[in-house]
Amino acid sequence: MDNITSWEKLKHELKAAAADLGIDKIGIASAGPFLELKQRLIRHRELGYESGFEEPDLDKRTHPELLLENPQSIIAIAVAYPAKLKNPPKSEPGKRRGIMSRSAWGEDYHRVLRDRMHKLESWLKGRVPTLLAESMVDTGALSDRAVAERAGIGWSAKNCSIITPEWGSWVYLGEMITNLPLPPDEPITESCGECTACIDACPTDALVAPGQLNAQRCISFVTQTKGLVSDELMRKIGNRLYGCDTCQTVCPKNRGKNWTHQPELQPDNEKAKPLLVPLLSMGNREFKEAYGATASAWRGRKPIQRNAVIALGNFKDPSGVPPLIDVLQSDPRFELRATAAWSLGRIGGNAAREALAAALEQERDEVVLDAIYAALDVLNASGDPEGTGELLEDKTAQPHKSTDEIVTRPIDGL
Ligand code: B12
Ligand code: SF4
Ligand code: SF4
Repeated sequence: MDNITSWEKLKHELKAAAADLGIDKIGIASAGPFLELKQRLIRHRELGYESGFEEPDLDKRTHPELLLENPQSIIAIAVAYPAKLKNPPKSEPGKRRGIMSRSAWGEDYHRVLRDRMHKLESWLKGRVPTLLAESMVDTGALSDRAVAERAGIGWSAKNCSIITPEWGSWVYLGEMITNLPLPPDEPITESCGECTACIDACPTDALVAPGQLNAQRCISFVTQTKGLVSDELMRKIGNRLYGCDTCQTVCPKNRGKNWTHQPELQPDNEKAKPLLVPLLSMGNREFKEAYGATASAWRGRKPIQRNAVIALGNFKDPSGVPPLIDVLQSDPRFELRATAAWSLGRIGGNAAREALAAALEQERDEVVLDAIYAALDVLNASGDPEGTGELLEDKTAQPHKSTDEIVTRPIDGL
């Protein structure tokens, strides 16, 4: 293949083959360096807005030629995923449930997109045996969103997502750097316009400006941390166990969009919206069996169990007290015991108060002791000094974003 028309023809054939390869959209980007992005990433780091999950080497992030010698194009792919549960189980008093973000439904998207990349590579190799390719999904050095934007997959939206005109933002992204001079596509001209629904709905004001995220305040990030969480953020986590979809569920560009054609990505209701109490006592093996094949498992069971403890506190359901007391008394992880103290303080009542007081005698860890004192202080200051469980109204939370509102109403459309 040596002239422009034959590369153009290959590109058309490739796009026509996308559906057979299990890919919902393909776009081609030039392989030149991402110089504007680099400035953006430097500023992002200076502001302390990184999550720490990004590739730290900003040269690798922005220079495809450091990842494949003499690259000629980048093939960007998008695979669409579901946004709705069929007959979602109800979260009820005594049977409270948490929610996993859609990005953790079904089989781990990293595996699914890698499978699609292998298929794509074989397809190309069958036509161009001299193909050289370097593929990545999420964990690679490049910014998947910046590549997708350049390749015309979608536009870079105010909630930071790449929104495709066809599939909304419910798409996973991946890319393949190649030595094939495929002609690049044009970026998309559609945009968010005057809308600011995502910025207004973000529970923690993590979207500090259109398209700019302070990841340290983003609930999606916080749910993936393993340590202690601040009181403010614990309240705002609501009953999210992993990830956050709020800035996408409120997006008008996603209205009515729900993709059920990728079999591996379809949810299991009991895993997408699991009962909270059984999660607390799950051992490592049990956790791996239940969640090991999903995208939520990469940080292990600790963040999810901690978030389940937080969710029980946020529900303020007295049925959560006995399992939380078990965690406070016997979980070997100090982060879990300290968080259980916080949740017991939030629910209140005699049993919670007595357990907190008793734990003061047993507990040796300073951090947990501090959390127990803080929980008892909350009970004393809240108008529940006798432990009746009737807490006064939470005056600190903003009315339209309060956790009470979040947990008692369906969160993220679930
Ligand atoms: C680190 C990371 C996170 C962090 C930080 C997210 C963030 N917004 O930076 C945390 C843990 C919070 C996170 C959360 C989520 N993530 Co994430 N994450 C990543 C990761 C690994 C790197 C992102 C990154 O480098 N961000 C730094 C910012 C500065 O750069 P960027 O977003 O890559 O690039 C854009 C900006 O630089 C912007 N930009 C450049 N110049 C300028 C100039 C101006 C003026 C402006 C306004 C913008 C701008 O344009 C670029 C293209 O859009 C990517 C995978 C990858 N390798 O790229 C997945 C990825 C972005 N995540 C993804 C997903 C699905 C999510 C969640 C929806 C998961 C969930 N349900 O909880 C949330 C969404 C949160 C949000 N609103 O962004 C998808 C996004 C798919 C899509 N359609 O956009 C990706 C691409 C993974 C994948 N391969 O599918 N994530
Ligand atoms: S994922 Fe949640 S916390 Fe993060 S920016 Fe979107 S709405 Fe805000
Ligand atoms: S909610 Fe509005 S502003 Fe936010 S991403 Fe969607 S269209 Fe853009």
